[in-house]
Amino acid sequence: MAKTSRRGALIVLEGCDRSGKSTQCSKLVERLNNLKIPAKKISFPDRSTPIGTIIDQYLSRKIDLPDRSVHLLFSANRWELEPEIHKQIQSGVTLIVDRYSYSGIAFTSAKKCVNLNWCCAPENGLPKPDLVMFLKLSLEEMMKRGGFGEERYENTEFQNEVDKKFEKLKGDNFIQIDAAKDIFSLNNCLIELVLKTINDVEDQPLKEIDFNF
Ligand code: Z5A
Ligand code: MG
Repeated sequence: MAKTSRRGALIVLEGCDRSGKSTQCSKLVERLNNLKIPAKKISFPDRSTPIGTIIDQYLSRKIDLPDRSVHLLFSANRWELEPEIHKQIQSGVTLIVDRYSYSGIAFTSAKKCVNLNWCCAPENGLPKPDLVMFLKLSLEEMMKRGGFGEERYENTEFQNEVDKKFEKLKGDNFIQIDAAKDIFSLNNCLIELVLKTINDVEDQPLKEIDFNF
């Protein structure tokens, strides 16, 4: 019998700063929609919500907040969208997500005053991505790209620490991709992985994040 309800895939782009995550997320959604595959982009932080407004002020250094408190805000910003993520995926829409829990944990735990376990706890229970494409770029390449250095966290020493934390978070749903390619070549590489994942998971239940260190 023909299948009637196929779920969409939950696909996350993570990786180093300026590795091209936002650029690639937009291009992936555009290509999927051109192929008549329903797809939408979500970005974290989502700076448009009330919680996101506080995060934006923090990142642009307009306000200071204690490290644990800002970590919980980043997490709450994901939980605000959790019902919508489920709704979209179950209705067959593939979500291409620009940063997710992995950034949340890597950035806060890189501050050293907060341990990894503590950072993971508020993320557990969120929808687990079917695929995380981790865009890897060297620090030298990163600094050549536009805008680096304007917001909080944008310095090479801290980015190095973040990179080490990301290493600890790479699980069974991760694929690392060399991001030092031109935009078009990189997109061709990513779309193949996205199309395969959409096909592979359409009958599978969406799992939950369960970090356990
Ligand atoms: N953060 C956190 O602490 N906790 C959390 O839970 C979350 C985030 C979710 C803001 O995030 C900060 O929040 C971030 C992590 C922290 N801190 N830092 N650092 P954001 O996602 O809003 O950050 P962003 O401003 O979008 O920067 P980004 O994500 O690092 O950049 P990107 O999206 O990877 O790159 P891009 O914007 O697509 O491209 C950057 C530039 O490179 C741009 O000029 C492009 O035209 C160019 N580009 C893109 N691709 C290429 C290629 N292939 N070749 C050459 N040039 C390229
Ligand atoms: Mg971005």
